Parts: sequence; C-alpha cells; structure tokens
Amino acid sequence: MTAALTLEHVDGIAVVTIDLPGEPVNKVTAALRAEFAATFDRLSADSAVRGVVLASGKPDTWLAGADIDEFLTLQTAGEAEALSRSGQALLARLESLDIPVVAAIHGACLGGGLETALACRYRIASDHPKTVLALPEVQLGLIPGAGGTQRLPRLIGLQRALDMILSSRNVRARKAYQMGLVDELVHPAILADVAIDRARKLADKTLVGRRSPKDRGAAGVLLEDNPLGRALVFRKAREGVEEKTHGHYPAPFAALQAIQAGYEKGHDAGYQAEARAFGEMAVSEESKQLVFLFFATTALKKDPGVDEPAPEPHEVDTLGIIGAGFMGAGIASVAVQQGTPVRLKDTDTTRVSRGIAAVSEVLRGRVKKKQITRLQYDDQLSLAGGTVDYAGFGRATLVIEAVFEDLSLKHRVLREVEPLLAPAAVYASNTSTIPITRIAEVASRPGRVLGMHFFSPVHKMPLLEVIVTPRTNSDATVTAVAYGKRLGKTVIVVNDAPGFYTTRTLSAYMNEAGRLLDEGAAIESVDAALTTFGFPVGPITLLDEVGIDVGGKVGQVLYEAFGERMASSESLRRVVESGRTGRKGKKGFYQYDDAGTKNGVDFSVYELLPNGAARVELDPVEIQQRCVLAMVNEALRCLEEGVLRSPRDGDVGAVFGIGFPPFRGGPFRYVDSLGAGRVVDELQALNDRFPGRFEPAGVLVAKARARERFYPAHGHPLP
Ligand code: 3H9
Repeated sequence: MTAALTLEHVDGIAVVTIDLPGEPVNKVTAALRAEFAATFDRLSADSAVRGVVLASGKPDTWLAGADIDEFLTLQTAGEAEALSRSGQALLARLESLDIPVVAAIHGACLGGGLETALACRYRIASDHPKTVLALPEVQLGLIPGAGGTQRLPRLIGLQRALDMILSSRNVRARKAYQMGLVDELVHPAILADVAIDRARKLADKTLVGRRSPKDRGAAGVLLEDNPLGRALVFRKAREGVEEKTHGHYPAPFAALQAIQAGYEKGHDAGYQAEARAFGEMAVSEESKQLVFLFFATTALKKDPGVDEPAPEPHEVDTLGIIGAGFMGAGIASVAVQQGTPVRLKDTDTTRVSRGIAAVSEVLRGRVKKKQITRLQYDDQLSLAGGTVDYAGFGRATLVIEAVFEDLSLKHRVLREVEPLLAPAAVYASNTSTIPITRIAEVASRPGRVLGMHFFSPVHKMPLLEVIVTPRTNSDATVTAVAYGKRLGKTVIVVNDAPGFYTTRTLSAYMNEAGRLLDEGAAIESVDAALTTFGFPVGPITLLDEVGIDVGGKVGQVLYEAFGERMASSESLRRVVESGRTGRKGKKGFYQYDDAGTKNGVDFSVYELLPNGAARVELDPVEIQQRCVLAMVNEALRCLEEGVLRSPRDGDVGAVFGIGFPPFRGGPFRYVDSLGAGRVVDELQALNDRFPGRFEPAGVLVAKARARERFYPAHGHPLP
C-alpha cells in the first residue's frame, strides 16, 4: 500500500505531511494509524530530529477525523471501545514524545483530526475560511473517542469545551485563536515556515505552548476552577441537553459523563469513561441512523440530479428573483453570500426596498456573529440590486419566481418575463404546492421550467427540493441542482406531482393531526405526543408557524389531486374560515403576544372545533402512530409513483425539510427499523378503523411479502 505520510527534513525539523493516496480527504484509517505509530517511533529514535511539524497535503482538509466507514464494521461495543483505546494510546504516544510536535492546520480539522492536534504541543491555524475546527462526533451519535473529552476542556476551559462537544459546531480559525484552541493564526502562505520556526523555538525552549485556558473572564474562572462551580456547569449543561433532545439522543449525555469523570476521578478514569462510552455509542441505533444521514448527504453532494449521462451545469452569473417578499429576499440573501449578483424584482419600489432591507438584515446577523467582516457585508450587499421592470433579467442564467401561491399570478409572471430572458435561462418557481407542469403550461420554453422549493427561513434551512417535469431539460435540472449546492443546500430532485414530496408528506401528517382534533384530542396533547416522538415542534404549532391560511390552501390543492385520503380536517377548515392565520396574525391555535411570542393554547379556538371545549384523553402512542404512519405511507407512495428517485432522497428530504427525527433516519429507515410486515399490519389496522385513509402503499406490501428492506441490513447503507 502506498504510504500516506511523507517526511521531509528541514534543519533538524521533520515535516510530516499527511496525504492519503487516492482519497479526497485525509481520514484516520487503520493503515494511517499504523503508519503514524511507526513514524513516531522512527522520529523519536532519530537524534537528528529536534522537532516535528504535522501538515496536510490535501487542499481543503487537514484531517477529517476517524474513518467513518470503519465504524460500519464494528459489531460490538467491546470492539468499538478497543478502537477508542487504540486511538487514545496512539495520541498519548504523540503527546509524550520528548520532541515538540507542531500542528500546522489548514483546512477541516475535525473529530479525531482535532484530537490529534490537541495532542500536539503547539497548534497554528491558517487564517482561511476553509480552516475549521470541530468535534462533530455527537452529531454522528458518538462521542470524541481519542482523548477529545479530556484534552479539550483542559485547553480551552470547561464551558467552551462543552459548547463545542455538545453542539458539534464548526469553529473558524479566527475564533479558535480567540478561544485559545490554537496558539497562532497566520496567513496560509507562511503556515509551513512559521510552523517549522515554532518547532525549532519549542525545541530550544525559547517558546512554550499554552498552559491554561485563555480569556475565560472572572465568571468563567470562578465557575470552572472549583468543584462546586463545575457541578453547577454540568447540571446546567445536562438540563440544556434534556430540553433539546427529549431523551432521544444518548451521545451528549455520554460525552458529559466522560468529561465529568475526567474532572472528578482523574485523567485515567476520564479516558476509560470516554472509551467505554464511545464503545456503547458506536453500536447504538441512534448512531447508525445519524451515520446513515452523513453518508446520504455526502452522496447527494455528488449527485448531479439526473440519471446518467449528466450534462455540464451552466454557471449562474446573475440570478433574477421575482417577488421581494420573505422567500425572495431570503433566497437573495444566500445568493449574494456566494458572490452571485442578484436582481430582485417586485411591483413597486417600496416592496423592493423592503426586500433589500431583509437581505441586509440577514447579512448583518452574520457580521454580528463574526461570520463575515464589515467589508464583506458591504461587498455582498452591493450584489443585491432591485428593479420594478425586470432590468438586468436578460443577463440572468437562472430566474427564481417567488410570488404568492396563486396559479394565475404565476402564469402572468411567467408570460411577462419569458420573452425577456436568454433562451438558455432556467426558470424556477419557488412554489411549495402548485404542480410545475401546471405552471409550465403557459411557457413557450417548458423545457427550461422547473421548481426550486426552498424552505423558510432560507438562510437557515438546509434542504432544497428541485422539482422537474417530464419536459424539463436535463441541463436545466443540473444547473438548478449545482446552484443549490453552491448555496450550501442539500438538494434532492423529485418528479412533479401535487405537493411534490415534502409538502405532500407533511400535509398527510398535519391532516391526521387535524382529525385527532376533530375527534376531541387536546391541542397540546397532539403537539406533545409528536415532540416526544422526536419532531422539533408539534404539528399544530407548525400549522401556526406556516400560516393556517397557507395550510388551508395547500390542503385544497392536495384534496383536489388525491381525493378523500388527503381531505383537510373539519377542524382546519373551520379555523381557516374563522380568519385565524397563526403566528403572523398573532391569533391561531395558540396565543401570541404583541412581539409574536407563543404562549399557551388559545382555548377560545376550541369553540370553533367540532367537539367544542370538551376534550378527550387520547393515547399519545395512538397520536404518534396515526400522524407518523400517515406521513410514512405517503412517502412510500411517492417512491411507488416515481415522485422520489430513491428512499435515500425520501429520508434526507423528510429529515432536513420537514423535521422527521434524525435519530430515526427518515421514513424509509423507520420502516426498516420496524420491519415492513409490522408497518403493513399497523396500517391495515388503522385502515379498518378509518377506511381509505391508511391503505398500505403497494411498494410496502411488496417489501413485506418479499421480507425485504429498503436498505441493506449490514455494511454500507448506500452500497
Ligand atoms: C471521529 O473522528 C471519532 C473519533 O473521535 C474517535 C475515534 C476512535 N470518514 O463531504 P465530502 C469522505 S468521527 C470517512 O463530499 P467536502 C466522504 O464520505 C469522525 N469518509 O467533501 C466523501 O467520500 P466519497 C468525525 C469521510 O469537501 C469524501 O470524503 N469527522 C470522512 O464537502 C469527500 O467528502 C466528521 O464527522 C470521514 N471522517 O467536505 C467529518 N470525511 O468521495 C465528516 C470525509 O466516497 N466529514 N469523508 O463520497 C465532513 O464533514 C466533510 O466530509 C468534510 C469535507 C468537511 C471533511
């Protein structure tokens, strides 16, 4: 096997460059671990070597952590614990070398990669946007397993370490320097030279690495440097995790436990607790689903969006956006961040100015969080230009229409703008429900028309659903997909149908929640049952957020398309008629104060509902089963009808678009975890009670008969 480490000697300093052959990123494989061990032995035995610099030969990664593919082969907690122990031992060896090791970090330094850097005596990071440091293990349902839970708090302080480990957050180089995670920040061009110089100075003892956490402030020191204060920090952290995870994610608790063991029982006990917890987490069901989501989103990064052969996407030099409302401005705000000049069109200057102000607000938020500088803010905002007459649209490679959800309005806009566009321009509608085929009916170039369904708020939501009709040209599809990725979105491509994938499955779920209200369930019981299942908010709260009027309109479109199965609940119909709109109108199923903050249930809404104020107690398990299986069955139908290209897209779309609990992997993974046969039985039983609503999808019945799954039971989930 070709070596991943190369050695270069510069006046007594050994520069070790990690460059995994044939791999896009550096990751800690078994072979790399063995090579590291041999290299450490060799270096420490070489009296000519006075210091070491650890660098990367990859352009964008320093070291991306443990090889996640290796986790798939772990069968038992014991095996995973052994993997952690061997990682710990290797880094203990690195830390105890009697020659100084300097980490010269450029690019992603993640998980086991950051743990490697933590075991070095000195860390220098390049001041570059590609340089990010994180311990993202908790996001994979794991905990840092190569000493990260012990070394990080010692280096940067308990509270900051807890924040990094529990949130999996990426820390940029500048911030890493401010918090003392790295000792120096330098321009990428001089990183190697400075690292060699620092290794030499450390060897000469004219420089020392950091010894205690930096700039924690008096309160930080007071809390963290005594057992009582730390107990308080741990208690608060645990409460925070409980509130966020509803007990569904064991990994953050396991990480807390390992960190606490290190403080209370000493280093050895801390490392042991870390290895044990890593072992348990690595074979947990939650971790398997989260690791699946990593592979699924990574695979989507490479998917051009059409089945082979894929044409080259067109470069989006200028983006035209029609409609400067919340969605239009949101799309503009992410586009300018990627350097795309945007023409934002609306019917009058007031609306246009409001749209530009909304773009400015998103960018200001980034300045505040120190994600961009004031200068970058100015540059990005200057890319957003407004118009009331489509000026500049002739230059646009891509036009996104984000006007009100009304077919005749969408037709009018398309007719108006199409003659002004370049023939190859792609025209996308940001509709959430109206079939693209209907919108394209009035197009003279229907091959250029597709849907780009962004989620709200655009700058926060990770998913983009691209919708294609049988007439959409593939070069238009790949252009929309490639541009969506450039905006940082995870993109799924679905075939056109009413409600596409996400809106349709979400509606099935919300409708069932509404029917539970028809039967007398209490609003908060329905919401609580589903947050307990793992949704971030309950369906009734979500309806208030999305807008009850919007929910009503969507319901109508889907009812017309699919009939009784998708009929809105009586409760929703009545509340729509009453004029309540939810949070935006400060009147919905819940009460809102003037600032729009949600308070308790608005009991007066019950007067509108079929059963009035008399509410009945319904079993939370039944609530969960009915709402979730309505959603899952609809997802299965989408696969069966070819709306979805794969179960993978259905799972990623549900998790990142509509809040399906990540630890359950998505609707298809959920079916696999229960077994298709059991899901058929449960649906059948529900269908007996509510005829026509829960008829099991054909694709599910076929899987159950053949005793098959959607994904392989073992090995890589996406072979
Ligand atoms: C850990 O470290 C545990 C330790 O604490 C303890 C151990 C005992 N493993 O995303 P991309 C592959 S847990 C395996 O398209 P980008 C990826 O699958 C680990 N494979 O590129 C893809 O493969 P393919 C903690 C990995 O530039 C290819 O590299 N680390 C790994 O958009 C390109 O990836 C993480 O969670 C890996 N660790 O983004 C980091 N990393 O070409 C996970 C990448 O066959 N990785 N690959 O499809 C990332 O976040 C991003 O991949 C990264 C690059 C930012 C590095």
